[in-house]
Amino acid sequence: MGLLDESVRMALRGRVLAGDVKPELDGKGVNLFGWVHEIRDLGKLVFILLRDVSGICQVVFRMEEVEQSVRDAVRGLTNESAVFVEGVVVKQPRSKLGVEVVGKRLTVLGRAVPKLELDPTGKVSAGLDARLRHRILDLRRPEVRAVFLVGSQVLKAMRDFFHMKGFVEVRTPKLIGSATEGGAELFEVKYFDRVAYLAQSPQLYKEQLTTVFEKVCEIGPYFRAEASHTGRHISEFTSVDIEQAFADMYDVMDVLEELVVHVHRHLVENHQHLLQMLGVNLRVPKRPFKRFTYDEALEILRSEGVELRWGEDFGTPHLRILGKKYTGYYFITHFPTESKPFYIQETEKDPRVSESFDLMYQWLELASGGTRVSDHDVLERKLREKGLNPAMFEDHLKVFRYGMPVHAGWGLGFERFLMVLTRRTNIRETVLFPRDRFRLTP
Ligand code: AMO
Repeated sequence: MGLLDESVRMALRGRVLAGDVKPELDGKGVNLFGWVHEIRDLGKLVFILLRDVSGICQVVFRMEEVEQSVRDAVRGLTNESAVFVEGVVVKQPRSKLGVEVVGKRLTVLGRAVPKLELDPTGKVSAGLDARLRHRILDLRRPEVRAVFLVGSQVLKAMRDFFHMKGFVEVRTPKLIGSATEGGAELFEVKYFDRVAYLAQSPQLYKEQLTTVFEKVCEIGPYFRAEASHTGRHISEFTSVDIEQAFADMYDVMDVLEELVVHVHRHLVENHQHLLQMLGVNLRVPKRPFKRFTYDEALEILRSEGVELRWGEDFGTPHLRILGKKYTGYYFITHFPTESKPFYIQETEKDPRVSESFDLMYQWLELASGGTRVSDHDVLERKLREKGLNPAMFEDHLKVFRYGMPVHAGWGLGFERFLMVLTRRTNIRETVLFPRDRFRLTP
């Protein structure tokens, strides 16, 4: 019998979720649909943990009290099979949840093979590599799934926040004609009889769109041919971007801080159960976040014995030192101009210093942004200085002749933010099907 069977369809209409099986339902008949999480066969009693989208409940089959056909179905059951259970709720003070369902009938709707490549209960531990190879089974583990339930809530909270603040959500092209963030990390694709590239960020489009909507945001996939194989780089990631007209770096740093606080508050106030599943004790961070300049960070590093020339980018070992000193969220501002992309504005006082910032969590860079160049000729000069050909940016440059306001923005790595919120140590754990230098399947 399958789901297409009329009686099963009828039963589905009266479905009760595992998470809603409570002692108050004592004596009620219920129809449960879900997956076999675990089977414990004690001979006369067979216990099944049934898992569905809402959680897990215990079903017990008293084998002497059910029909032969049900006994056969129970005995032939395999872990992870999709099933339909008809039963009666009974209060059960001895069980963990104080309630269980006495199974009367069992219908296997989708049988799972007896030997699975991965144990979704997590009792048999598996390394990250094996977990990602058999990702769909891994994702069925309640703790792993919780990462993505949190992720879904983070997306909702961010969208709510952006709308509240008057940002217009836009969708920019992911197939583009020229690089935005630098050549080396660009993926080339065949585009009819030409070459196109996968977008590395929405940078140029979001800047242009400030002349239409003033405040824009986008949450979308971007692509970087990252040669570095680390726990925080993937080749397809999600960037949360904003760009705002008539604003500078300080304005958009405030927006970023507020967003981070808003997301924390949403999770802490509404989704404690998910955080508990992840073993995360989340606190709402206090504003303003600490802010210090590149020069100040350099001083700190030098006082720790690190020899770094002014202008050099901080590497992971340097960030680890800073992260030990600064727990939680903090900003590093005013990076050397040479270390930043062409679209970042130089400070008025010293052109070697830029109006830029990174949002950090301990040693992890979460976001970067800044005040943008809004003058056509300056942008053209800066493109040249970076060894880029202004002719390749003609469509972008001309917008700077159509009344470009002073503007600023940032890009936040969604998966990195989710790593922090769910306390995962490898970015791959925050992506359903991660893509990296060596992984293109599943
Ligand atoms: P940037 O290149 O710093 O800035 O990227 C912004 C943020 O995106 C995340 N990120 C990544 N996450 C995972 N894997 C990757 N390969 C990866 N690359 C980047 C990081 C990073 O802080 N256009 C600018 C932003 C702006 O100025 O508005 C930009 O793309 O968390």
